[in-house]
Amino acid sequence: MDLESIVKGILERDIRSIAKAITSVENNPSEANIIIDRIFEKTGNARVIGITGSPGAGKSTLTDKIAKNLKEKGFAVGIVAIDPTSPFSGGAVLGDRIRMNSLSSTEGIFIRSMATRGMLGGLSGACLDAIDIFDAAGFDYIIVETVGVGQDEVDIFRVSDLNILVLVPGMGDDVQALKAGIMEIADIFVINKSDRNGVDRLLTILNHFNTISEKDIPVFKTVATTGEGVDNLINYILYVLNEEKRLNIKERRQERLRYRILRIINNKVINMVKNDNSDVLEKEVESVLSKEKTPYQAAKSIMELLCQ
Ligand SMILES: Nc1nc2c(ncn2[C@@H]2O[C@H](COP(=O)(O)OP(=O)(O)O)[C@@H](O)[C@H]2O)c(=O)[nH]1
Ligand SMILES: [Mg+2]
Repeated sequence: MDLESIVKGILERDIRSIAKAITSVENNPSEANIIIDRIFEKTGNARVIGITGSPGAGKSTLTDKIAKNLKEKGFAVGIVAIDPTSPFSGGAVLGDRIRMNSLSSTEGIFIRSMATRGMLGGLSGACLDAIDIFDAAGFDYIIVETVGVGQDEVDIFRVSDLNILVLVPGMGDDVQALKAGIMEIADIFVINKSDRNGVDRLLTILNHFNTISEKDIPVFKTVATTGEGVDNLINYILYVLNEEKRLNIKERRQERLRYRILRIINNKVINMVKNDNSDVLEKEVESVLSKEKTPYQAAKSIMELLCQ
């Protein structure tokens, strides 16, 4: 399939083209560049929902329920599931794949797994490209599921239009262990597995967090496996996503672009150095090894050479 037909297919929401395009942005930065340049004009309509939380919190189960519910309401939903526990060989964890595969064939819902390691352009770059692909294909909602442990993932969470943090009872101490800052950027707290003991204790912790940080982040209780509480959550999600000002959606999108452009520059510079035929990197490595230069001086020399 050539890039031209992939681009055409994306705009017609052809599942095979979308899948191929995402594979391209994962593996081939120059193809990513061509695809995004061609489709970007059609982006900007989808809403991006980030769902994060510890492994096993029920994110995939909840995502599955939310996606099905949105589909019943007539919306098309794209899901990007990012899992860092995946092996180097790429491809996300099998469990998620199998469980969420029921969705991949359902019309109106498309799920794509991405691994966090071994990706050429970096996870967040490929993820942001994947979001554009879904967006240009006319998906109304794009859900990005991340574990929220790596900086890359926190960055993705940070640039969504709406951020949902999934917590579970009995993880009082784990709340403190969450990546610093992730509580601060949540728009919604979900206490999933609320069929278990310890809901009140977690509620107290979250209320305390709201008090000390002078915030009023709403808390929803769900049982993702049965769907209990999911309707309430979705109603709120739909309501708040319409309140552009309240979520500062414009500022969030500016932030997303700022971050993304910097990522692209970052990757381009690194690729320029790696692809440079004059072995500039090797030469500088030698000069640092022999103490002729420091690593900082070597980097400066390379930058000067490349930016001539
Ligand atoms: N008891 C209970 N189990 C749940 C609930 N939500 C998810 N689970 C189970 O928790 C396990 C992990 O769920 P999963 O969605 O894969 O979590 P993820 O790692 O956060 O994506 C699975 O066995 C689910 O069936 C819930 O609300 N209550
Ligand atoms: Mg999962």
